[in-house]
Parts: sequence; structure tokens; C-alpha cells
Amino acid sequence: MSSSPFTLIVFFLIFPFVFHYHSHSHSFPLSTSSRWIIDELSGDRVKLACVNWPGHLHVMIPEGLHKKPMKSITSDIADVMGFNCVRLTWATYMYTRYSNLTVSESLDRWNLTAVKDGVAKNNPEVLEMSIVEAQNAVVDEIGKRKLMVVLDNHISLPEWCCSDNDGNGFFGDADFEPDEWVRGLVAVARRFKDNLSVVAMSMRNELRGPRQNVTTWYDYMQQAATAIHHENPQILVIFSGLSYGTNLRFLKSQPLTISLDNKLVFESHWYSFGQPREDWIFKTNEYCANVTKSFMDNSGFLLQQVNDQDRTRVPLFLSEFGLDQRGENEMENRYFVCLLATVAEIDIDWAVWQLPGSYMVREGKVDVEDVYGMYDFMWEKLRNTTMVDRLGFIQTKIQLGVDQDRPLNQTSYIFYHPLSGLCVGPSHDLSMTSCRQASRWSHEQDGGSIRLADTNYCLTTVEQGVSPTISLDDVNCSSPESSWNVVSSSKHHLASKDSRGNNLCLEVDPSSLKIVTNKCLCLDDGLRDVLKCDDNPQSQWLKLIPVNE
Ligand SMILES: *[C@@H]1O[C@H](CO)[C@@H](O)[C@H](O)[C@H]1NC(C)=O
Ligand SMILES: *[C@@H]1O[C@H](CO)[C@@H](O)[C@H](O)[C@H]1NC(C)=O
Ligand SMILES: *[C@@H]1O[C@H](CO)[C@@H](O)[C@H](O)[C@H]1NC(C)=O
Ligand SMILES: *[C@@H]1O[C@H](CO)[C@@H](O)[C@H](O)[C@H]1NC(C)=O
Ligand SMILES: *[C@@H]1O[C@H](CO)[C@@H](O)[C@H](O)[C@H]1NC(C)=O
Ligand SMILES: *[C@@H]1O[C@H](CO)[C@@H](O)[C@H](O)[C@H]1NC(C)=O
Ligand SMILES: *[C@@H]1O[C@H](CO)[C@@H](O)[C@H](O)[C@H]1NC(C)=O
Ligand SMILES: CC(=O)N[C@H]1CO[C@H](CO)[C@@H](O)[C@@H]1O
Repeated sequence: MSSSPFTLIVFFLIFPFVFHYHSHSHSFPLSTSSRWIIDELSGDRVKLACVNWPGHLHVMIPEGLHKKPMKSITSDIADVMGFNCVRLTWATYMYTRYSNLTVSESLDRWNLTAVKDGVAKNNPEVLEMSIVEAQNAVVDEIGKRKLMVVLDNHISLPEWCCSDNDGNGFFGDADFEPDEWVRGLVAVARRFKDNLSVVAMSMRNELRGPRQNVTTWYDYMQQAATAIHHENPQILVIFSGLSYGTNLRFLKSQPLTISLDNKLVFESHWYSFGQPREDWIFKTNEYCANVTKSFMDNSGFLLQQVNDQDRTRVPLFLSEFGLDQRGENEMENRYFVCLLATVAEIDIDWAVWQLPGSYMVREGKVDVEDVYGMYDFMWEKLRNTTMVDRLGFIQTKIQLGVDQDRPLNQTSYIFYHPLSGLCVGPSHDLSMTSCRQASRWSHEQDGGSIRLADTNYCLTTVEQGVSPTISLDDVNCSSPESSWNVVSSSKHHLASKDSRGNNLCLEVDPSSLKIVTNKCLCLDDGLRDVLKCDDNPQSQWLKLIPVNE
């Protein structure tokens, strides 16, 4: 993409409408109302913006305790990374078979001498604790930071997860005996009964494999949820679907028969694993449209209103997504931007995969690096600081949720650029800023003008390579230069025309970080996606995201 010089017509406007960042303050327990997770006492929406912290591997304690004091880890999660919650994973056998094993013994079982030295140095107090006590100590530390905890039953046999034939995929597999699984869940529900920072339990990660079937899913999932709810009525209970946590479609024809007193949440995963690289790279718009549709059809539909009865909606927690944070996998880069656009638009609760920069032991390797991790190998620095910037907007509460199942009025929009994670700010020159300072806009319909909220100032195209202007209404906000259409199958481009009738799309100029209009990338003269495109159209993905207060 070229960055061209541009002339600016400067209007000295003070933009008074600034998007306010909603703080993470909340009290517990949580509950649900329609598709929203809420603070049970106040009824206010609480948005989960979590990081996954695995603790389900061989040693059965949360990763990283050999690299850094747990107090520093929890402080980084809250203050450096900006999450308000941790999805802490655990293995069934930790509670049903090994609960009395000490951390020291557990490390010795795997001959992890150097790792043990690391734990002795960074978290000496946990060595003689049982593995259950060590996990509890981490939970308490997370709680002290006022972060929420979602305890995720990730696997039965403690090891790296997941594959079709690892014996942990579905009820009846070698290491997935349903009664023992329920016993483990109930033990955890009991253990954390009065620990209100543990706000939710997810019942099982990524059900999968040749045995998976819907009939058995209803039987055991409902049985386990009822048992958890009976033991610990305050905690949210999270249901995952089939096919590696991607498919909840069967609920459309067969809803659950239990209700759990507004404590029921679903979860889903969204990765790009196994998808065709060529489609992501050369058909970015169309492929993004297709995978987004597939996510919405398979699980996102739970958030959508199907009729006047808003109460048919339920919360959905996007509990895993992630990418190689070095940015070296271009297919994953495209997928991630595609995902961010939808996550912001539907304002879903989520947990990114993952925190660790390294694992104590994984798939036979000791102290092994993981490039999906927020931390670097040494758990010292962030692997990639841009990740925090890019997650910043979706960490905020974009929509306030509902009062008694009535949708709040969507009063305005902000311009979101998922590639950078930035938004159009309040400055008169249309430069990008943190979304916490985003200016607010109104836009009544596709093809209409885009106006600064509560003003008659509208966005008007000048010419290619130049920033649009903010025009007063006597310049004619219904001219073609001021009417904006969502174009491409991705629905992520916004186009208007210049005075000669040429189509132009909004984009972010990467050098000045200002909005300009330019030739629409990867779209033909009719603004349809071209068959194959060598450009990356994501610089032009600017979404109007509804916000309310
Ligand atoms: C752990 O120790 C307690 C007390 O000795 C015992 O009751 C319990 O059965 C043990 N649990 C396991 C899983 O071995
Ligand atoms: C640990 O070391 C002992 C003694 O060298 C060996 O017999 C055992 O197989 C090792 N265990 C693992 C899990 O590597
Ligand atoms: C469903 O799963 C259960 C548990 O593994 C199994 O016993 C049953 O045969 C499966 N049913 C079908 C139709 O595959
Ligand atoms: C997107 O989905 C449509 C409809 O199923 C299909 O015809 C098209 O080939 C898909 N495109 C890509 C890039 O996968
Ligand atoms: C961080 O991620 C960005 C975006 O993918 C990439 O361009 C950059 O090279 C990455 N930086 C590091 C240090 O990995
Ligand atoms: C939403 O807008 C309608 C019509 O303008 C108004 O009657 C209603 O009170 C508003 N609802 C809320 C919750 O503000
Ligand atoms: C505004 O522009 C539209 C479309 O070009 C035109 O039909 C209309 O007459 C113009 N209105 C004014 C007040 O100039
Ligand atoms: C198991 C566990 O984490 N227990 C804690 C629950 O919360 C109380 C009060 O904060 C702590 O004292 C427990 O240690």
C-alpha cells in the first residue's frame, strides 16, 4: 500500500463525544440475563476478557511457577496485559487421583530437576504444598488482584491436549470415564464454593473424536451441570459443544432441558488450524466472510435474537482463539484481524490462548517455548507488545448489556480498525488513537451519511490518497461523496465516491496513522471481491461498531 501526501482541510472542531472506557469494577457472584453475563447484585454487565493459563499438563500446577513469582505473574496479567480474568485449566485426575501429591513429588515424577530449582527460587512456598493447594494458592493470588477465575476442566489424564485419539476426547474414551469426570467437577465446585473470585466452571474442553454424539452429550453434560449447580449454586456453569468446541448447532433443534437459575453459559473456540492458506492470503475478504458465517452458524447464533422473545438468547464465551505472536504466519495474521472485527462487533466475552511463554514439560520436551504465549520464553517481557494494543479495545465493555431482556438503544458508533486495534479519535484530522478516546458517530443506514454524533458534520470524500473532510450540512451531506456503503463479502470495507464518480474506500495510512480514501483493495469496479488478490485488504477494514452507555 502506498502512502501519498494529502491536503487537509482543517475544521477547528472540538469533538466533544468521546468513548468512555468502562472500568472492570464488579462484585460477585455473576449471573446471566439474556445474552449477557451480569453482576448478580447490581444487574450491571460484567465482560469476561480473560487469558488462558494452562495448569492441566503433567505436573498439574499452573505453568510458569518455575520462571516467576506468582504475585508478579498475576500483577502482569492485570496491569501490563489488561485482562480482567484468567481461564485456569486443570485435569480431572489432579482432583480424583493425585490430590495429595506434593508439588515436589510431582516434579520428581518427571525428573524435572532444573524446573524444580526454578520453582524453589521463584515460588518456594509451593514446593511442599499438595498440587491442589498450589493451584488454590494461585487462585487466591489471582483473586487478590481482583481478577476473575474461570476453572476449565481441560482433560482427564494430565498432558498436552488435544487430538482425536488421545483417549480424552469423549465420554467412554480410555481416559474419559463419565463418573470420575463428574466426581472431579463436584470436588472443584465444592473446593471453591466460598471463593467468589472463581466465577465460573467450564465442564470440558474440546469434546471430540470418533465417539462423539449428540445424544450422549445431552445426557452427561446436563447431569454434570446439575451436579455442579447443586454443589455450588453461585457459580456459572459453561457448556462446550462437539468437534473441538466449535459446534453447538444441535441446540437449534433441541434446547437443553435444564435451566440452572440463570447460571448457564456456552463456550466456543475459533482458530485457523487446518484452513487453506491460499484462501486466507489471496481471498481474504471472502474467506473471512465464510469463516465468520460458519462461527455464527455453529455457535454465535446463541447471542442473536431469533424473535421478539429476547430471552431466547444466552451468553457465549469465546474461550479460545490465538495466533503465533511473532506475526510470522501470514495466514494466522489474516485470521486474527478477521476474528477481531467480529469479536468487537458482537462484543462477546472471551479468553485468548494463552499466557505461558514456555511450558515446564510438554509432549516430551522440558522447558519448551510456545510462540502463542503472551510472555516470552523467560516470562520476563511480553512476547509482542502490539498484542496488548490489539486486544485493548475488545477488553473494554463496548455495549452495556440489557435491562430485563430489553436491548438498550444503540446510540452511536465508533470507527474500529482491527488491523491496528485503533479507532478514529477525536482530533480534527481523523487520526487513529486508542479506542478509549474514540469519537462517536451516527449512521442511519447503509448508503447514508456518517455524522459526528449529535452534530450535522458529516464525513465527505475529497479524492484518492487524501483524508476525507468533516463537512457542514450545507456542503450537502446527501451527495455521493458523503454517502457510505459497506462493501465486499467481508462487510469490512466502507466505500463512497469522489466527485468524478470513482469508488474509493476508507483506509488507515500506515505512516501517518490517519484515515484516507484510496482505491478499494481486492474489489472490482462493481465493488465485488476479485477472484484472487495479491494485496492485503485489511488496511481498509474499518468497522462501525455500535456502542452504548
Ligand atoms: C488424600 O489424603 C486424605 C487424607 O489422608 C485421604 O482421605 C484421601 O483419600 C487422599 N486422596 C487421594 C486422592 O488419595
Ligand atoms: C526419571 O529418571 C529415572 C532414573 O534415571 C528413570 O528410571 C525414569 O524413567 C525417569 N522418568 C521419566 C518420566 O523420565
Ligand atoms: C455415543 O457415545 C457413547 C459414549 O461413548 C457411545 O456409547 C455410543 O455408542 C455413541 N453413540 C453413537 C450413536 O455413536
Ligand atoms: C465461501 O462460501 C461460498 C458459499 O458456500 C463458496 O461458494 C465459496 O467457494 C467460499 N469461498 C472460499 C474462499 O472459501
Ligand atoms: C508483533 O506482531 C506484529 C503484528 O503481527 C508483527 O508485525 C511484529 O513483527 C511482531 N513483533 C515481534 C517482536 O514479534
Ligand atoms: C429507546 O428509544 C426509544 C425510541 O426513541 C425510546 O422510546 C426508549 O425509551 C429508548 N429506550 C431506552 C432504554 O433508552
Ligand atoms: C445534494 O446532492 C444530491 C445528490 O447529488 C442532490 O440530489 C441534491 O439536490 C443536493 N442538495 C443540495 C441542497 O444541494
Ligand atoms: C480453596 C481456596 O482457594 N480457598 C480460599 C477461599 O477464600 C478464602 C477467603 O478469601 C481463603 O481464605 C481460602 O484460602
